[in-house]
Amino acid sequence: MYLVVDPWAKFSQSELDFASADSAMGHAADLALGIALAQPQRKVICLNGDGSMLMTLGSLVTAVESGARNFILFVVQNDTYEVTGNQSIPGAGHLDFVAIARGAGFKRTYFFDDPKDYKACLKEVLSGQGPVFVAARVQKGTEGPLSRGPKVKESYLKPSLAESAHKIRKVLTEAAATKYGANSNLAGQ
Ligand SMILES: Cc1ncc(C[n+]2csc(CCOP(=O)(O)OP(=O)(O)O)c2C)c(N)n1
Ligand SMILES: [Mg+2]
Repeated sequence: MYLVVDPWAKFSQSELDFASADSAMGHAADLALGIALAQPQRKVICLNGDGSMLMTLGSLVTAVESGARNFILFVVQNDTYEVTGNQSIPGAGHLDFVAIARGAGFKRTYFFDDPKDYKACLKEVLSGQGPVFVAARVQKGTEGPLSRGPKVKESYLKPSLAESAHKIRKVLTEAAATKYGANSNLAGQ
């Protein structure tokens, strides 16, 4: 989900961050869940778009059913497909992602529409046992398509998506082999 990937790129120093935001849409949550299940020693944080989350709602049920205790899923709710021109998503204005997540079986869910509450609660959200579902309501913005390539300032957006995918796979595989256990954060669509 684009509106988070660009700001995240400015902060990221980690090879374990992965931006899947410039190809087929809708699979960030599935990918993150797969990594969480494959690497239970690692906490996996997925930042998903609301339009993208709607494409794979079944993943919510799978996340609970699979018992992924190390999985934290954020959905950033701007009510639009921002990157393609802010077209309204289905259910814009009344869609209740937390109700959907609870219906899927998530026991730990959070909803934020005030940055102060978000800041105060973030430590709690990120600690303890998952799976955790977070819906964060934000204002509409005007993020354009994601830029990648050697000229981009942010280090984790310099590689192509294919190179990034190979890189994170390698890091995760090596990490699993050595039991090296930093967190993995995924921002995507
Ligand atoms: C299968 C597929 N359908 C459509 C697109 C075009 N597309 C890319 S991003 C996007 C909207 C993403 O919306 P959302 O997840 O809400 O993220 P936001 O841009 O609002 O941050 C669309 C329609 C695509 N890349 N792949
Ligand atoms: Mg959106």
